[in-house]
Amino acid sequence: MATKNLSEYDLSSVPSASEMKFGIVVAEWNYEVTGALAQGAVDTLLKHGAKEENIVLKHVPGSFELTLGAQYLAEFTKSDAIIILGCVIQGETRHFDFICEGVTQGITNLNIKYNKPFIFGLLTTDNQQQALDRAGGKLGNKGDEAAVTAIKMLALRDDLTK
Ligand code: RBF
Repeated sequence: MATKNLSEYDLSSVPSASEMKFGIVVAEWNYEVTGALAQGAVDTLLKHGAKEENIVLKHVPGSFELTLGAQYLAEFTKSDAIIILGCVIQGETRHFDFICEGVTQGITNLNIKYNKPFIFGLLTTDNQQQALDRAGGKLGNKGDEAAVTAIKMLALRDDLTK
């Protein structure tokens, strides 16, 4: 089965982000990849009307720190949604499994604890090429997809609370 291009979506299905506030937390490990994810996320938010002053972007050292970084953004900024971006590449040790499990469970818990969207923008790949393919390469950009997901989740909240 062909893998989906992460940057292809129905533009008309994305509501305006002009009144929404976003936090973005980015892991510095594999920065060639995560920097591109962050650029994609910011560009996509702006494309859909988000204001530059309503986007707070912060870095953490590695993906394991993403959960707490995201919690800091939820606690200490006015972000309506937090986009979490990292890249974990399979190595020789079991670090990959521990980091992926920790971040996945951490993000799940944050969604429930804060009742706001924390978007899973973590690439978990076998090698660097697979990651580059999904960070602005031939399979699009996971950062774009994460940004669209954040906007859609906030629109869902607005729809149910209006
Ligand atoms: N952080 C990532 O974001 N992606 C990785 O692929 C990654 N691989 C790691 C592999 C090893 C062996 C170690 C020790 C750390 C790795 N980290 C990675 C960093 C991790 O998320 C965290 O920042 C550090 O473990 C904190 O000391």
